[in-house]
Amino acid sequence: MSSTIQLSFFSSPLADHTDLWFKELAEDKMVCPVFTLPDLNRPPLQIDYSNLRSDFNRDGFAIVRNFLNQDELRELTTQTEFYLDSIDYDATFQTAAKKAFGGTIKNLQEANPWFNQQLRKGKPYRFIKELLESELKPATTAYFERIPGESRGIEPHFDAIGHRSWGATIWIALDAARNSNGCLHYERGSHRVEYPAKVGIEGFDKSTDNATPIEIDPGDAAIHSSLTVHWSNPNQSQSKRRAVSFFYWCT
Ligand SMILES: O=C(O)CCC(=O)C(=O)O
Ligand SMILES: [Fe+2]
Repeated sequence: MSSTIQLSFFSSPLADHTDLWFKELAEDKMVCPVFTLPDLNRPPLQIDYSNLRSDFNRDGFAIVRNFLNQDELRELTTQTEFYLDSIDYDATFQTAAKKAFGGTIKNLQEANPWFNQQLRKGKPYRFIKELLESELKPATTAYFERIPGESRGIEPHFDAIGHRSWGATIWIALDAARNSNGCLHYERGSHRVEYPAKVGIEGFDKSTDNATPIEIDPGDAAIHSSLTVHWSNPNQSQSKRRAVSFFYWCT
């Protein structure tokens, strides 16, 4: 039988009225100038988790179109741009584009309460918890940009480097992701294979029939297990390709 639950971007203020996070966020207007209070009128997301779970368990990944509605996408984009401005992020061809992991910024939740709240209680958290049917340990939130004109992408890897713990990552597109601008690729079924735990798996063949380009639109989400091999090629177009990922471990 299919199980469908409803999510909205924020935790319910009724359920969470004593919650410290909301108190801190409400008091922290300087850090989060566009933070809006939880809005119960936002349309909830209806998801057929049983179909999604079978994709995820079979392939090691799953796609949810329109994971965020227009308001939620605007909010995520605004918060991301605000955060990048606050750290003087400079993703130009001359600088970040030449570095290994240029365009990758980890631990957004450490300096920014909005991202912390999303990681620990927001829609990404509640969605992955339901998908994996497990209690979760939130790990990190990261910004991933494939920079127009860059010479390097991200080599094949899985996220549970060093420990092979089970968990999942939800990658939310801020821009349209296409093969031409360095979209994410998943190796179908790779969560069942024991690959060496390092970024840049030696001898990994990116051209088999299992290599799946994830061409998705702003607000769509791609979800991969912590053991699924994925990579992205350099963005050799002039189109931006930005995304935010939320990482979780099962407990
Ligand atoms: O966005 C990318 O290019 C890589 C993303 C990634 O490795 C991840 O979300 O785990
Ligand atoms: Fe990754």
